[in-house]
Amino acid sequence: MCKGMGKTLVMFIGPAGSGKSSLVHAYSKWLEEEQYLKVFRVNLDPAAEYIPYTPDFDIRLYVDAHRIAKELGLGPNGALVKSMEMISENIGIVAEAIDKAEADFVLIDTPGQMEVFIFRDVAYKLTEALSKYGREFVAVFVLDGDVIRRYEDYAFISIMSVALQARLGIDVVPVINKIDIARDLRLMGDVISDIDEVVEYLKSVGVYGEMLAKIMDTIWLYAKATRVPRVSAKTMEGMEELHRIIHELTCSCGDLT
Ligand SMILES: Nc1nc2c(ncn2[C@@H]2O[C@H](COP(=O)(O)OP(=O)(O)OP(=O)(O)O)[C@@H](O)[C@H]2O)c(=O)[nH]1
Ligand SMILES: [Mg+2]
Repeated sequence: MCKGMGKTLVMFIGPAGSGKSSLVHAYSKWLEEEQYLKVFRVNLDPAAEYIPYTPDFDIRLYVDAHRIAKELGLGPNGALVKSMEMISENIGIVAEAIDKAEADFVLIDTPGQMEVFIFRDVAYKLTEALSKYGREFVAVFVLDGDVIRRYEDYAFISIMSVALQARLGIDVVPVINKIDIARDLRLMGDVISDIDEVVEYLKSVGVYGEMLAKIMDTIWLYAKATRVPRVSAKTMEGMEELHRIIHELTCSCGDLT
């Protein structure tokens, strides 16, 4: 860890079932066992039924989507939207718990339904509240290997990451998870070091591709994280690479020890 640095906050966001909770579990284990760091785990999913780690802060103690559904006679989506409103109104409680956590890393697991978290105000209210404490804060955008098979898909996740960055106000690192079962796929992680290849291909697929190529050129001009780590929450593959990128974004001293 960077000497003199406060704790680092890492928020895991991503589509349903992409492996956010599993990665919080895997990365926290890796940080504790391999790096001897202290980790504080936050569950912000009010509808979670099973969590593979033991949360140090669990939003379900305050807001439980299943109870809300029963009490207010709502369906799963309605209950989730209501839960998000309640969390949003009480964001200070979450921010304070995270700020007070005695740890080197705080890993924040977010709801499976990414849209209720991102498209409502909870996510940016949280990043805004925590930024006030001057914490190093980064989001990991967890994607299933299936999402990224073509150059166009690579453009898609890059644009999504930039959009999330605009929405949340913090750096966003896309990560491809479940590499253990996606080994046979031609994952873009392999060619990401060669952005020219991506751009050249996109230019060759018509006006729409040309537009994507221009957007990609611009994104790469400003991109801070230049690699997309490929990881497995199951086999722990890629944890070091993920850590290195988080470190590069949150620590300017360049000391990885
Ligand atoms: N093979 C494999 N399976 C994984 C990996 N990561 C997660 N899974 C599986 O994918 C499923 C979803 O994982 P979760 O960690 O619950 O994903 P999530 O994004 O938290 O899911 P929601 O919160 O419900 O959206 C589970 O069955 C996991 O066991 C991985 O790296 N490899
Ligand atoms: Mg989850």
